[in-house]
Amino acid sequence: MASATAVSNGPTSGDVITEELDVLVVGAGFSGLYQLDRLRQMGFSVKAYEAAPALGGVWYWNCYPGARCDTHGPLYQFSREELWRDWDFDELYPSWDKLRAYFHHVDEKLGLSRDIRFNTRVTEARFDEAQRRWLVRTEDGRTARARYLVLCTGIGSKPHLPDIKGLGDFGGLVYHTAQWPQQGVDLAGQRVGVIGTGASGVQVIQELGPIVSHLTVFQRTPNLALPMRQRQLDAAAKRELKVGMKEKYAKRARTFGGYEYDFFDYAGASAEGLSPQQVQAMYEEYWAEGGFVPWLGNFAEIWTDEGRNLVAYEFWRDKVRQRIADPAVAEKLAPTVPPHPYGVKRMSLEQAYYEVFNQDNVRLVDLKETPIERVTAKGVLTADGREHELDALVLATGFDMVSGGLTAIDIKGTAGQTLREKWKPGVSAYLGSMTHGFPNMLFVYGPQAPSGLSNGPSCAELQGEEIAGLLKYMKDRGRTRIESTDQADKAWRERVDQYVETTLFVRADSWYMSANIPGKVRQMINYPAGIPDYLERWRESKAAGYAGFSIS
Ligand code: NA7
Repeated sequence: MASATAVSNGPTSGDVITEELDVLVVGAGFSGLYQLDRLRQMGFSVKAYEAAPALGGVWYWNCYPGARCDTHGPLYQFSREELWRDWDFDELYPSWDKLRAYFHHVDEKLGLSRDIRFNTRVTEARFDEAQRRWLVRTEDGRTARARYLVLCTGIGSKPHLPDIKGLGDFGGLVYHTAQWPQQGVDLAGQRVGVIGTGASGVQVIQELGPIVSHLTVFQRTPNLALPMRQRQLDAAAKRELKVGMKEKYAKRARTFGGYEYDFFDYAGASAEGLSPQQVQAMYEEYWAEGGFVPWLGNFAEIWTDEGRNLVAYEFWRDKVRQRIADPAVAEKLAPTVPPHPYGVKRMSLEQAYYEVFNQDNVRLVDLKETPIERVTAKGVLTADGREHELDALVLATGFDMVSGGLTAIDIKGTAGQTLREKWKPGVSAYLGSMTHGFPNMLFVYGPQAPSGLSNGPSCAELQGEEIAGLLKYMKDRGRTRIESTDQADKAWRERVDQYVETTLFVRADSWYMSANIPGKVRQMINYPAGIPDYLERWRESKAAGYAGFSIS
C-alpha cells in the first residue's frame, strides 16, 4: 500500500507519453538483454533503452587498447545452448571487439534489437502512485510509461573522473579508459601517462608500454595481478572447451562466483592439515593454471585468516618479483609487506604487465611517495617538484562502481526522495534487487547482489531469472504493485555488513567496500556470501510467498 505521505508524481502537462509498456528495461548489456529476452517470452510488452548506439554495455564503452575480459570466454556467455553451440572465441580471454561480435551473434539469433531503443539515455524516472506506473524520461525529451522499471545499468557505467587540480589545463589529450574514442587513438611514439593501476590500468599499460615513446605509470596502490595464461584457440581447443558445457553452466549456481570451479575444487576450504610444502606445491599448480584460480580456487579461508592470507600473498609476491629487473621497482610493484590482504581487492589478470616495467622507456611513479600536485599544460607535476611531460594522459581511474549507474539517474520514489538521496547514507537493497520507497523498480547485477564478486553473465542470468520469475508471479495473480519492506532492506544490509565484518575485505580501500569514491559511504557494495547462499535467500523468500516484499 502507498504510504499516507506519498507524493503523486503523475504526468505533467509537458509530458507526451510516447510509449506504454509493461516493463521498461534500462541497459543492453548482459543483464538487460537477458531481461528483455525472458520477459518477452513471458508475454510482457517490454523495451530496453540503451544510451549507447550498440549492444554490449561495458563492452561498447571500454574499447581502450588491450581491453579484454578476465573470465574464460566459454563461461562469459549466455548459457542457452542455441547461443553457445555455434559460437567460439579465438582466444581464451576475448578482447572487447570479439565480445561485441558475440553480442551481434546473440542479436542475430534472438532478434533483440527490434525491441531496443539505442542512443536513448534515461535521465529521470518518477513513480506515479495513482497509476502504479513509472514515468521515464529520456535525454531526447521523450516520456515512456511502464508498470515496471528494471534497471540493468551494470556495475561500471559511471566513470570516475578524479578531482585532480589542473586537469583542465593539460595541453595534450586526456582519455578515461571507459570513454575511449570509438574510432581509436594512435598513441604510438607518444609520451603517455597512465593514472590508475586497476584492471583497466593493467591492460592499457601492458598494451601501450611496447608502442609509446615513453610511458609514465602513476600508481597509488600496487595491483596484485595474476597471470592470465592467454591462449589462442584452434579448432581442437574450441571443441574441447565445449565438452561438458551444460554441466559447467549449471555449476555456476553452485559456486561462489558463478564460475565452473570453486574454492573446494582445487584446494578444499582449508589448508588445515597440509604442510607448508604441500601448500606451496598446490600454489604452484594454481599459478600454472593462472586466471582467477589462484584467487577463487584458493582456500576459502584466505578471506578470513590473516596468516593463511599472508602465505598466499608471499607466494604471489615472490613469483612476480622474479619478473622485475630493478629491485626498487619490484618493491613498489610487489612490496615486501602486503599493501592490503591478498584477494580482497578485485584481482586483475595480466599477460606482460610486469615485464613492461623492465623497459627503458617506462617509469613508475609511486603516488604514495610523491603525490600528484597538479596537472600542468605540459604534463603532471608531482610533489618532488618533477614535471612529467606528456602528450596524452590516460585516466584508468575506475567507476562509481555498482550503485553509480543507478544513482546517476534522477529516480524519484513515493516519498518524493530521489534514489541518490535515499542511498546517501549507504545502500540498502533487499535481495540486491529492490529498495523501499521505489515500488515496481527492480535492478539486476546491482548493489548488494553478487554482482562485482561474480562472473557478470552468471549473475545476469541467475539473479535475472529471479526477477523475471517475480514479475511473472505478479502478472499471473493480477497484482500491480510490489515494494520491498523497509525492514527487509535493513535486514539485508545488516546481513551484508555483519558478514563482511568477519572477513578481510574490510581491510582494503577497494571499490568492493565503496572506498574508491571520495564521500561515498564505506560499505560492502556486493553480496559477499556467494551465489549459492544468495540464491538460497531467494528460495526462502519465495517459499514464504515472497517474504520481504509487500505486494498488492
Ligand atoms: P579500479 O579497479 O577502480 O582502478 C582504479 C585505479 O585508479 C586504481 O588503481 C586507483 O587507485 C586509481 N585511482 C583512482 N583515483 C585516483 C586518483 N585520484 N589518483 C590516483 N589514482 C587513482 O577501476 P578499473 O577501471 O581498473 O576496474 C574496474 C572494474 O572493472 C574491475 O575491478 C573489474 O571488475 C572490471 P587505488 O587502488 O584506489 O589506490
